[in-house]
Amino acid sequence: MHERLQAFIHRLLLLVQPALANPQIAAHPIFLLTFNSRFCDYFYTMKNIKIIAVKSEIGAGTRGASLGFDAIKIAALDFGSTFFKQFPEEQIQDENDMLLEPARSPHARRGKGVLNVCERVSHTVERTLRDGSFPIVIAGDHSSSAGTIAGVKAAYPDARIGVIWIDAHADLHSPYTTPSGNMHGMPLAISLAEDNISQRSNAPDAATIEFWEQCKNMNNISPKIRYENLVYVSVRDTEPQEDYLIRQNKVKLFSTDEINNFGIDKIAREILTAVEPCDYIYVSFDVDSMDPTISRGTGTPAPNGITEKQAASLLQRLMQSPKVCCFEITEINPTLDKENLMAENAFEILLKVTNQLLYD
Ligand SMILES: [Mn+2]
Repeated sequence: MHERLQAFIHRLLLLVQPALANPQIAAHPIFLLTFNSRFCDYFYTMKNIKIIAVKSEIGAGTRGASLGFDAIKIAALDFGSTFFKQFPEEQIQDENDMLLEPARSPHARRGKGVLNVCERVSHTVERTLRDGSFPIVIAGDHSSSAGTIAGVKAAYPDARIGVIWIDAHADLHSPYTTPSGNMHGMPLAISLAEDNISQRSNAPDAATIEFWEQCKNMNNISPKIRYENLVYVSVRDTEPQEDYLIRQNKVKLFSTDEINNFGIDKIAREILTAVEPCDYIYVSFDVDSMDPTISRGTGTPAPNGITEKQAASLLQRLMQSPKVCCFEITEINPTLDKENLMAENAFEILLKVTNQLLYD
């Protein structure tokens, strides 16, 4: 009964939310009495969502992704939303000062800093899950998701972890294959403990190889995930070495064309069927999965992406699975954007995801 009442009040809150953005209406005594923030806070915090802010951008080749979190916060304020008042928030210490020094290892640029950030993210995600909360990670560059996955695995060491990776990129490079040395192209290879030696194009030095071993062995569990439990969505900008791994390991991939042809409902069902054998599911949403015509506010845009509406409906459908235990949104770069459009889209998506998690 309590849950039904809660759902009813939530729907009511959704209805009045646009009105609350209007200061004249929001200041009306009826609204002040009924929908004051303590009332809202009570109903929103019932389900224990925790926001984890990772303002790290050392894994990217373009500057500015560390500002993604604050850009989303500004979008929320511009929409008149109290979203960021509703949930506890924890910020992960970053290593962005490393950007002032030249990167030493060409095949794992600023790797030591990335590993430090990943370990911090991992501990926070693990603790959040053990506390019975749902972590929503708002990250800078995508390299930190190696830490998110490590944290999920640390919280559930005996469980089979599924990963739904919505991204333009496969993020399957290792120091042996990376064309750029940027670690945001490597988080899945770290989690899968994938070297891809047979396709090597680089000869990393001994220190880089030792560092790479540390990444793969984060939390002394390796690998954290398996190819059979990985699903790609809209991945389209890949290198031949990654194509080789995808083919060789028969990784499930749902393309933008398939999403356009078959519709979100069918694709969402198929994605969830693909990760059905898993005990827990982590959903990682890189905003470059969306088409650059929507916004160029991300470091590595790629044509033929999904629309923001498709992203929102897909994520809403995925969040209906009780196995989803962690969500991440990443790679928003307001310095490349016009009028904070990417962050606004990301915030609207975040709001829909959160509402789905809490009330439906
Ligand atoms: Mn990515």
